[in-house]
Amino acid sequence: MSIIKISDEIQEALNEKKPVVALESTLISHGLPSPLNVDVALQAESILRELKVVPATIALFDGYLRIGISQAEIELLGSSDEVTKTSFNNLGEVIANKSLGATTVASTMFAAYRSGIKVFATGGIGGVHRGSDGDISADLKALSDIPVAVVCAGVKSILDIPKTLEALETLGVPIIGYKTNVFPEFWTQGEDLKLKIVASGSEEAAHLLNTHWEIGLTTGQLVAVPIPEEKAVDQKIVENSITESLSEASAAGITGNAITPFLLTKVADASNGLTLEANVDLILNNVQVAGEIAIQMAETSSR
Ligand code: PSU
Ligand code: MN
Repeated sequence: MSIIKISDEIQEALNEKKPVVALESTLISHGLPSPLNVDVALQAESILRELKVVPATIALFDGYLRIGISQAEIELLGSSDEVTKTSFNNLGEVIANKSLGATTVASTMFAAYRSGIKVFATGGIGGVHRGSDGDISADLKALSDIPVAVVCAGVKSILDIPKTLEALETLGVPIIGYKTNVFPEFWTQGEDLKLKIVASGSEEAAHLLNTHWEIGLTTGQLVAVPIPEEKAVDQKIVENSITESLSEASAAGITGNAITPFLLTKVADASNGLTLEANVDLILNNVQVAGEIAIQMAETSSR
């Protein structure tokens, strides 16, 4: 039984080794407010189409992992409050119960890999949360196990970034700084955490990604793209908004997979919407970079 349904357009592109970029759906259902969420999802697709890259937005409908969905389906994910945020721990359940589900980084990587898509663009990955409650995103397990390149703006500073980087190193996941030697911190370009691998552009990034897999390594890889400088949020505003939001989260007793969406909303409120605007900018920037990398990778594989 195949639980994966790939759209005809995407299947054709994959057969012809044309570039395809995967896009997740949790940022539509749980990451951004409506109606901005739908707008961003559609803009992401059109950025890729401009580049002649086929977009593959991934979500769960009627018991299937769908690779490539319609505008109406994107609108449903963006407006319904019955969408289940789906990671590894509940992917089977959402399929079994034929629920409406949005894929996180972890489950999108799984779906992309199973369909033959190597490049995936998102905002940021999950990681090790701050504090000692032991909340660690399954995105790290996915990066350890699944050979897909995740193009992102690093991790949100609502997480414990140094611990997240340590975990990625332990798991053997390369972090390729895209035109930077500093790990980006989502709403800001980052400053403290140095990276050892740097790609000067899409061609070098594709070469680094391909080499890791060609030598037989099988982990995922991160391409860390800083938010464009003019769009970055002031570091102090980010820190203050996070401190405020974290204490609200603990006061409200928010736990588990509800924490990330809760904090994103609170941080956006606390920063008067500045982080939200930056979130959109960085997602679209990552999509553009992922498209360019996918083009380079498709060229090497057809040579
Ligand atoms: N980054 C964002 N918005 C999001 C997410 C990340 O800017 O909505 C989502 C991604 O889908 C990521 C998930 O995989 O949050 C991580 O959730 P958790 O920490 O519960 O594993
Ligand atoms: Mn978690």
